[in-house]
Amino acid sequence: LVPSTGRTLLWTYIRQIPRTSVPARAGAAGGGGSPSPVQCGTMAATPSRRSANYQPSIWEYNYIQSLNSDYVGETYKRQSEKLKEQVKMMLDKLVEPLDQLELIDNLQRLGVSYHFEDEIKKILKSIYNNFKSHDSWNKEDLYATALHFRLLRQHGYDVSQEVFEYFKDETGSFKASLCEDTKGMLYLYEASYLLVNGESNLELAREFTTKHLKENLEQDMEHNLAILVQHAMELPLHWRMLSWWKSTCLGEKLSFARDRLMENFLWTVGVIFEPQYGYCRRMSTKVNALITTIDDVYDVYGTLDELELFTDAVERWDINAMGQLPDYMKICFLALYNSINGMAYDALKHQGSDIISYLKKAWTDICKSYLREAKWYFNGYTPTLEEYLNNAWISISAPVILVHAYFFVTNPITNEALECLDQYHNIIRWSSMILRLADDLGTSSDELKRGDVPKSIQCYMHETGASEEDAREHIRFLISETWKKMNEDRVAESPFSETFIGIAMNLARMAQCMYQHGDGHGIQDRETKDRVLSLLIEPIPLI
Ligand code: LA6
Ligand code: MN
Ligand code: MN
Ligand code: MN
Ligand code: MN
Repeated sequence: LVPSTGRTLLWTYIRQIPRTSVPARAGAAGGGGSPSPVQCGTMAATPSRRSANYQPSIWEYNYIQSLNSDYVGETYKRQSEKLKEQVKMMLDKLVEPLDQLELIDNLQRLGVSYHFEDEIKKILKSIYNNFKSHDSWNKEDLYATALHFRLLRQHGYDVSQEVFEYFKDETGSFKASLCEDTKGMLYLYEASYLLVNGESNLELAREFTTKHLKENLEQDMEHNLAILVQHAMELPLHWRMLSWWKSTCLGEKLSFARDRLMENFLWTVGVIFEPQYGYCRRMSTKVNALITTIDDVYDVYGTLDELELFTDAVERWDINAMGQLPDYMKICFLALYNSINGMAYDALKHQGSDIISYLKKAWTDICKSYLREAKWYFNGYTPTLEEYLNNAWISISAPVILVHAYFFVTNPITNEALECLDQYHNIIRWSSMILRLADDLGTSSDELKRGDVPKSIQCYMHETGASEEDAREHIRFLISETWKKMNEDRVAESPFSETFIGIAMNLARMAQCMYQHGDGHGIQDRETKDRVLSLLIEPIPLI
């Protein structure tokens, strides 16, 4: 289904956003949707406005405030320290590499491996060194080889795809006998997602295992293994989030916009869950709430004239620019201005850096990209996929999220990293692209119905005449291609910390989680609700 010409396109999709602005043409307002009452505007003639009919938040403010954890206080602290010591002893006692790897895999899947970072690093280093010098790995065990390969790559080691050579026959295909080894195939499938560009063995491994795992599912399979395989077929491990945390909150509210505090917080938990990054999560939740609100101003409620004014006010970053805005935008602008300046103030206090110009630039870039989409919408224009994506990787908000997140987790801030942030380093671009494509898969059907700019799927259909299903397949293909680049650039030299790189990768994973079953961010009462409940409200008991 995937046209081969698509393979080379990704690079061209991602370029610096053009600094020249699209010539302004006041388009006729409206399009989809019925006009909704002006909430707090003071416009002379009532413009026709769209409505997204977003439902009010299902998470009551007082309820969120009332949440607390049973697991506080000395007793639980002691208990958790005791458990940690026990696990450290387990890690220390194991001598067989396979036992060690299995325990590490389990700790990672449970989201508790961050307690044992040093121990895990030490073990993986020794496994890597032994493997390199003695070639002593058990070649015949597909499960063990695949687990070994995946964990070492996950931790940044350069393991060759050649470790799977043994499992291929003379013709270069994977051996037919492997089909009976469901567990081995499952682990090979998970390992294949750590590929970088040009690793055709791993591409082949993914195709082979996907096909045969699906076939095996239809036959008799042990129940627990079948659940694991089904889970893996939905989304591979490398693309998933893992983690838990308890909640904290803040609210922004305009009646036409999405009030999604819990969901905004859930994103941040997926992006960085370790306890010591609470500040990053709290601030990122604010950033997400601002993005979600302002996105709706541009996509749903604002007229083109108003949007030009708002974009201008953000670019000037000037409190005096507020006077020209309608009331509902004043609230929005001041919330943005105060919150972001507050974050910059924190950085000045604690990191000694003046970061305001970086934050301001990120917001200017996103507002300009929103405005471009609004112009396309009001002019009834359908861009090519390339033209769309050149803008849309910014308008999805990942660059804003990541630029802010960098400052929330970095001390001291370095000039070299600032330069990379300013240019939107590749790792930021790939993460943004995956977020955009996943969002379009999950949200574009509803967006088009309510009146919005054509998204990647529709641009591709318009450009190539493809069916919607083929277009969706192409978008899924682009996501896979982008993951290869991410895997590659994640290990390349950069002035960013592992923590920041982790944030960028997790944002992409979180997108695939949020949009796995449709619009998990805007429409709340389905999977996202269960996820909020099980992660934040009723977490796994400690004892
Ligand atoms: C998705 O909305 C949305 F709100 C986002 C900004 C995605 C990520 C959000 C975080 C992390 P929509 P659009 C807060 O699908 O208009 O409306 O760009 O985004 O397609
Ligand atoms: Mn939107
Ligand atoms: Mn938008
Ligand atoms: Mn939109
Ligand atoms: Mn969308």
